[in-house]
Amino acid sequence: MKLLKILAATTAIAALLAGPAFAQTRIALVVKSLGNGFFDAANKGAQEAAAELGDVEVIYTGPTAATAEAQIEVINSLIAQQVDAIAISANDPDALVPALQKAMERGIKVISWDSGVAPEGRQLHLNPSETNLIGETIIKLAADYLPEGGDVAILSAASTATNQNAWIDAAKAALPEKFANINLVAVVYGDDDSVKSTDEAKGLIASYPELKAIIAPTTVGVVAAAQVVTDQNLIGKINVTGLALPSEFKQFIDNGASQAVALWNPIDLGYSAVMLANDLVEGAEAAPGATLSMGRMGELTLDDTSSGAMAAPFTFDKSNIEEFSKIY
Ligand code: RAM
Repeated sequence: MKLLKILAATTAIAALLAGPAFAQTRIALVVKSLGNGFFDAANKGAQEAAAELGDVEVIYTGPTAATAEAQIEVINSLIAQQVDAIAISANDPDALVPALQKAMERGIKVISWDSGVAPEGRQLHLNPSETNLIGETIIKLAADYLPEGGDVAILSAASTATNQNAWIDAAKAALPEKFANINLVAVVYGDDDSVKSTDEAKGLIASYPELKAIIAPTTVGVVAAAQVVTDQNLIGKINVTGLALPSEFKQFIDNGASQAVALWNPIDLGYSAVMLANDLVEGAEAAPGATLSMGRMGELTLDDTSSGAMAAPFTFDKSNIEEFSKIY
C-alpha cells in the first residue's frame, strides 16, 4: 500500500515536471495585436524554440487592437506574473519604455523584435532584415512594374509603429536617387485593422485618380488593399504590393491584383526572438558588439544600438508563391 502511494506520488510529480507549468523559464511573446496571421506564424517558431530548449514555456499574448496603451496593460500583467523575459513587437518606440523599464528593474529580461522599442526600454532589438534594404525593397516592388514611373501611395499600419515608420523613412530616402520617376503622393495608416485598412485604401483610390500602385508594408494592410482593388475592378490599373504573408496573399497574385510582394520568414523570426530572450535569461550580455546565439538561425552580432538583423527579405510572385503559401 505504502509503495503504491509513493509510486503514485512520484508519477504525479514527474507528470507535473514534464508539463509547461514547471518549465524553468517563462518567455512572453508580446505582439502588436492578436488575430494577425503574421504573428501567429511567429508564434509557431517561438513554440518550436521552446520545444527545442526543453525547459522554456512561451506565453503568446498581445492586445486586441494595435495600440501602445493596450500593450502597456499586457506588460503590467506580465510583470505581475513574474515572467522571466518579455519579447515584444512594439506599437510605439517610446510609450512602452516606462513599463518595460519597470519590468527590467524587477529582473525581467526585455527584448524587442519585429517592431522596436527605444534602446532605454529594452536590452536588444532583433530586426527581421536591414531597415534600408526593406525600405528600398518596398519601392522597388512597385517601380519594377512601372517603367514609365507614376503616382504611388503607402498604406501603413499604426502611425506610431516603429518598424513601418523606419521602413517608410528609408523608402523616402531612396526615392529621389534611385527611383526618380516614382511619385509618392500619400502615406495613410490602417492600424493593422482590416476595416480601417480597407477604408484607407478606398480613400486613396478616391483621392488619387492617377494612382498606379499601393504599397502596404504590413501583412494586414496589403490584403485589405488588394481586396479593394479586386472589388473595384481595378486589377491591371493599380498594382498592390508591399509585405505580405504568402498564405494570405496568394489569391491576389493569382488574380493579378498584385505582381509581387516580399517578406522574411516569420516562423524563423519568432524562433530567433525566443532564442535571444533565453540567452539573456541564461546570463548572456546584450551590449554593442556582443554576439548571441539564435539556435538553428545562427548568431546575431549587435550593433551600436544593440540591434541586429535576421535575414534578407524574399520576393514572392507567380513563380513561387504557391510553394511558400504552404509554409507561412
Ligand atoms: C504586420 C505587422 C508586423 C509587420 C508585418 C510585415 O503583420 O505590422 O509588425 O512586420 O506586417
